[in-house]
Amino acid sequence: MTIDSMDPEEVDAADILGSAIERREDPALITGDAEYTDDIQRPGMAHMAVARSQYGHADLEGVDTSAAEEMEGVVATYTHEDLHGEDTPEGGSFSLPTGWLLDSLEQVDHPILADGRVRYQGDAIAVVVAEDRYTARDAAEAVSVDYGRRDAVTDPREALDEGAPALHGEDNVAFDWELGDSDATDEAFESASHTVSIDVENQLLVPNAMEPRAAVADYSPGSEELEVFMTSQNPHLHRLLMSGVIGHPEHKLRVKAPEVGGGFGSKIHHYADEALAAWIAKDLERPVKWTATRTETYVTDAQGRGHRTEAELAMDDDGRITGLRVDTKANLGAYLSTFAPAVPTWLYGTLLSGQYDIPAIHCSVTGAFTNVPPVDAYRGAGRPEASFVVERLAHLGAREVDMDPAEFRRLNFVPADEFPYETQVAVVYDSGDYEKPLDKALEMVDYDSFRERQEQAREEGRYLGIGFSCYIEACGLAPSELAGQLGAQAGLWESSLVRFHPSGTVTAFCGTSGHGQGHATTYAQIVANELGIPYDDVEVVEGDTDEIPHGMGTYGSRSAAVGGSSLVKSSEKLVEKAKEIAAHQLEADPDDIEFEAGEFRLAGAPDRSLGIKEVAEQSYLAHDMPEEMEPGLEATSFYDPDNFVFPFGTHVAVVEVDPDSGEIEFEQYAAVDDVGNQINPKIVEGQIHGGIAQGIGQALYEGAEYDENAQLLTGSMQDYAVPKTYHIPEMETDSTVTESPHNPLGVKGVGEAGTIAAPQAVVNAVADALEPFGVEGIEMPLTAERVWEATNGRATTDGGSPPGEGDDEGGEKR
Ligand code: MCN
Repeated sequence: MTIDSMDPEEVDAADILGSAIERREDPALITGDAEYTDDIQRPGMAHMAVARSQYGHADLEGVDTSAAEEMEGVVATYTHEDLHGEDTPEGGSFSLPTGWLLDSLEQVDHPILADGRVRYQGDAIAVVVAEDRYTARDAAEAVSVDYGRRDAVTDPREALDEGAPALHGEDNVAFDWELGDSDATDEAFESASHTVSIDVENQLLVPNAMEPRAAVADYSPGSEELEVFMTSQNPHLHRLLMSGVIGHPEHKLRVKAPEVGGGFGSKIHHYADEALAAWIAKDLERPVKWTATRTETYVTDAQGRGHRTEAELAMDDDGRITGLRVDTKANLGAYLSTFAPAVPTWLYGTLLSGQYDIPAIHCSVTGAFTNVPPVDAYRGAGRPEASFVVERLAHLGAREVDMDPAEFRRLNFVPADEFPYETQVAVVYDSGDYEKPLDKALEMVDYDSFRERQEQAREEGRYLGIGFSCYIEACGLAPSELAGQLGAQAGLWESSLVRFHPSGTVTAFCGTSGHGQGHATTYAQIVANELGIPYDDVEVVEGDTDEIPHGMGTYGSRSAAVGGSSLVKSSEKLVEKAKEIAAHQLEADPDDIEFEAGEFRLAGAPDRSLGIKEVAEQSYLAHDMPEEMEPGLEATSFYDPDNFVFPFGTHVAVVEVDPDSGEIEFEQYAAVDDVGNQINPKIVEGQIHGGIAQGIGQALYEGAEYDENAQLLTGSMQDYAVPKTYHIPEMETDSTVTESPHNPLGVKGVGEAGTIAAPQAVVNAVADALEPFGVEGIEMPLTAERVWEATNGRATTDGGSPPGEGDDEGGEKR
């Protein structure tokens, strides 16, 4: 089903919420009118470039910036000593903090310029500032560094082995964390009739936002105001963190996110470069610009995933799941990035029950330091890893008990009448009806006839496969009290301000910070609906710490559920005040006033009414206000939800695999997602499409590969296979709607769902296709070479049949 977008003028005001109206942000983006950080110019602006480590792990035996300083056009150079010398103003830590703590966490220093040792290729060593960006880059190349090479390690399992090169202390253990009941899980395995296991990698990924990270900093010595434009998903959080890192007071620091060209999580975190640009602008009293090259984004942006996991599933005779045991070694990279400790723990372990009623679960995770860039949230952040483990095991479990994979899942689903459902891994699912998306998806792929087609194809030497992914995920991490108990060093509420102008138009300010998700459209839909005014009369503002009351930003698919709900709350407060003004002017009791479709009416006397726009005008004229009421019409809220929301769905991939060449072709990709009520079905569809493309990218193409010296081998778009449009199949999407009871809109998040759902649908489909070869699974990315190797090159072009079961031990083959 493809949704057509609608012109907002053709939509009835009463239907504005829930309509697929076209994205209002697109004309500026498409015509090049949008302003990104790198477009910003300031008179007298200097340019910054960073001299970075060539090696994955080394001591700095000498850093010499003299050749750079002598180059014409170079303004200044900085090394670690310049930030910590006698002349450096006090107050800044010049180290990057971690925003999520765990009991066993080993906190390590993360200096913004390396202090005698570099721990990943790309670690910042020195900074050069010059009159233009080309001179700055040339001068950064001219910084001479003597390295004392050290052994490096990039794999989390190897990093935890005894004798592995240690990055910080004696070993590389960043934390040990567990969740669930190990005794109950042991018992489940002891009494199990069947078990299956996997030993899988969830590979490291490079986020690859279209716009590289960038910052422009401008300092006014007179007012001591420091203004920083940056590619940020969360300007208020960046302001807070940066304030501590560079020692500039929060109230004199303004962080603005202009148009941001995607982030996928990578622009949540606080990095060295933006802090350096800000501090240097202040130090030099000159505007400073820094824009990463694509190569820099490959070696410095926080990467995602990086798990090595052993997991087992226990089942009884009937195919019911009785236990799940998971042990994961998680790659954290060289330093702890802003939210790194949360991703492989609370955002992972808590999702391991999937859509299933599993009576005993135990999960242990060890976080490991390695010589790769810091690893943190990347689209999905923990939930794709969990969903992958659960759905790969479901695929193998069904095979083990000789059940149809769809029916195996159905048998084990949490029944629709059991919500709210408390899992064995510390969360309560808000609402769900898991059979509905499964049934729709089965219909979309005509599952009834598939097995017959598959059989026939096999007889012709063609290998079709179908793969299921019945995923669940969690968005809108909340409430703040709970987040605090789990280790968050921030609240996870959202703030907004809705302001009527005297002429009757409205500006809605929200502390989320969209960077491609269409908030300007969907937030305007929410506010127009709440206030009963035309959609075009609402303007949305995000991404500026001076304009917006406060904010926690956009990540974790939280904006609709938490930011959108905050806008509802602000609108409700505003309507309350407007109602009192209307009652006063209508000479009635506020309790007798009804509000509907932008009109305040006296109950029982429909001719006595006032439009909300007239009330707004009256509130600013303030000639006739209720006693002691302040003039003006605006309201602010800080909304802290009761709980997470849990979107879910079923994705099904149908593929044909050529065992001779290892090529995989999609025959069909069907996705049925339930994200609660949809504010804008077109935007929801777009988010699902983008998410699936990224999930397919992980399944088939992408992977950050390092050599034994921790050099990134896939350090450019030539080598790192971001999928092209022709790699992505036609996606058939549909949805079911199960409202969340945890927010006033009844919405769940959608921004990451596709990425969380897709990888295991594809891997399961390929495994299904290659079942005659005894293949149980193949490590991602499923390159042609790996697929070919998994079938051991035992091709069937000679007309022979594939080897029978038992010739091959299966397992995840690399
Ligand atoms: N929406 C809706 N109905 C719902 C849920 C959401 O209409 N039931 C709309 C929202 O109003 C919003 C969009 O869908 O316009 C996404 O909403 P939501 O799921 O709340 O996600 P966020 O806005 O918080 O976006 C974050 C999410 C994440 S975590 C990543 S990563 C991601 C993603 O969004 N990165 C993206 N989508 C991206 N899209 C683009 N273009 N670029 C990125 O970097």
